[in-house]
Amino acid sequence: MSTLRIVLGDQLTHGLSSLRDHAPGDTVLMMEVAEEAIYVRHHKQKLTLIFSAMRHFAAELRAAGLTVDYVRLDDPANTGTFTTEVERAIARHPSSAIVVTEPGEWRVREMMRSWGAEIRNDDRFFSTPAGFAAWAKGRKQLRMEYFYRDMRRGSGLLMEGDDPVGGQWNFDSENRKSLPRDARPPERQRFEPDGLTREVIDMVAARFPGHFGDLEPFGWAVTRPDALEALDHFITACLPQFGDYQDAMKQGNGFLYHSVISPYINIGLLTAREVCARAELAWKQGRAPLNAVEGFIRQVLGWREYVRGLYWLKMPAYGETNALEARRPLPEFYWTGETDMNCLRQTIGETRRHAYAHHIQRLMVTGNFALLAGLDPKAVEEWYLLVYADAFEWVELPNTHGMALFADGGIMASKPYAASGAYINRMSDYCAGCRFDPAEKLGPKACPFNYLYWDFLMRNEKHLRRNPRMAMPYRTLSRMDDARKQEILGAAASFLATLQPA
Ligand code: FAD
Ligand code: DLZ
Ligand code: SF4
Repeated sequence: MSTLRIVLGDQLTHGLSSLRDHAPGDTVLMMEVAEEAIYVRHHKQKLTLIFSAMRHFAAELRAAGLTVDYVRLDDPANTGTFTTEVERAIARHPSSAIVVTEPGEWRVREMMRSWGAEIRNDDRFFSTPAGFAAWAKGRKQLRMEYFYRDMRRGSGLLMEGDDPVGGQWNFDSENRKSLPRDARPPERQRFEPDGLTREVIDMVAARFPGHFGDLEPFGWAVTRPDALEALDHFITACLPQFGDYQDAMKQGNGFLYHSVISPYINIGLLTAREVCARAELAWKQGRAPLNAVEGFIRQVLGWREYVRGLYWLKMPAYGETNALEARRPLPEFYWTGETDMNCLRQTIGETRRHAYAHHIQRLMVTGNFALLAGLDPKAVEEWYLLVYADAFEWVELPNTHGMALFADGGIMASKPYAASGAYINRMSDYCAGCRFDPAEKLGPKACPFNYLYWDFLMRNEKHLRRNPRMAMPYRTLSRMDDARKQEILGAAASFLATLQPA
């Protein structure tokens, strides 16, 4: 009996579990479907990246001698959903068994129930959902740090026997430097679109004109060789400084020393194992310091695996909580970038232009504003899911719902990542170009993050005051006189009333 082997748009890995025992006579099914393209208005570059990478991957499989049944989006017979396309494929390949690798998203996992397929583990991850559930069982708190240590032990990465190399698990305290004025981070690597990508760009321009973001210039890698080149560039040109300036932000350069490889890992052009191995090797060869290499490996082996474990442990209920009862609609400027707050204008502008912003921009600029202003988690989550090239629900949702918005009530983060303008001023040069002043607390020039911060603490006192990690800010708040508190509440209310809903 032959086998129909399904490969989804984020499963573009030659060693994928569903392809592993491929035999002559088998067919690989790949489907471009409208439903996946429009369930949120994905950034145009994200659509181009996925469709072009799918088409290149299919060509590579064919070149390797495999038979690929590839349904294009513009095929007139295309029915537009995974399930109906699988049904049509079964009619074309009637006596085939169906094999698929488990999907990244709960939504797609539910669809798969009706496919009659053998669903295999996605062993591109270091951990499994079952392994994470076993780790989580009986623990009061699911702190990433302890999970990460187990992942280090299990993978052997940066280990010397049972101990972490350098005698320390985590060098985070060395990874918070602000960027020196004369720092010259390398240019972001760009890949010129080939003919196949140009065809996809034209299709996306014609079919999805109302989607978010600039389609061109498009510079993402869409093949494994190019993604490997991007990884090489990161390891040689950026990794040595990655640790020191991981949290820094700079106007006009959103990439700094970041790897910009998350879309490639998430769609399968690179594997988490190889990127960690390459970083570890750079340290062993003396080409990058330990604080940088540990910092990078912690993101991939720690955070990335942790959020996936948490997602599968808690879904489908995870996204339904709203622990801080936040209900404000998303402001229009999240789509346009048109706001006087320079940090937000820069971050959203870069997001529109590149389908990318680095972690601290996502967490401490757009995320921090959403948290302090009490924006509706569902609206914010939809925004994050569609604006970034690397966004898939399994990784986007815990980062947004849990880490940025504290909407899970503290499952993921031990306290909200709430900060005033002083933090953004310390970590960036945005404030110099802003009409607001981070040193002003009240008045027309006051940075809105300043009064929104205290407004947030007052508004959420019943949820947060008993959190031991919030003791310090609440102590400061209790020393504030009532008149001052009223002024802050008034300033925040006036500011929030000016936000135009999208
Ligand atoms: P680097 O800074 O170079 O980090 C290296 C790698 O570590 C990344 O490529 C990524 O694979 C991994 N990584 C780092 N931080 C995280 C994290 N918190 N969770 C998971 N993996 C991590 N990441 C996504 O891949 N998709 C998302 O949809 C996504 N949404 C986010 C939403 C919010 C609100 C926040 C705060 C973070 C989100 N992240 C998401 C995590 C992180 O911001 C991105 O992985 C990172 O910015 C990607 O850029 P990079 O490749 O240059 O990463
Ligand atoms: C995000 C996306 C898009 C836009 N289009 C497709 C597609 O046409 N075909 C496909 O196989 N996958 C696509 N994807 C990825 C899926 O929506 C989904 O996020 C992953 O398969 C994770 O379950
Ligand atoms: Fe952002 Fe406030 Fe700085 Fe302006 S002053 S850039 S709003 S932190």
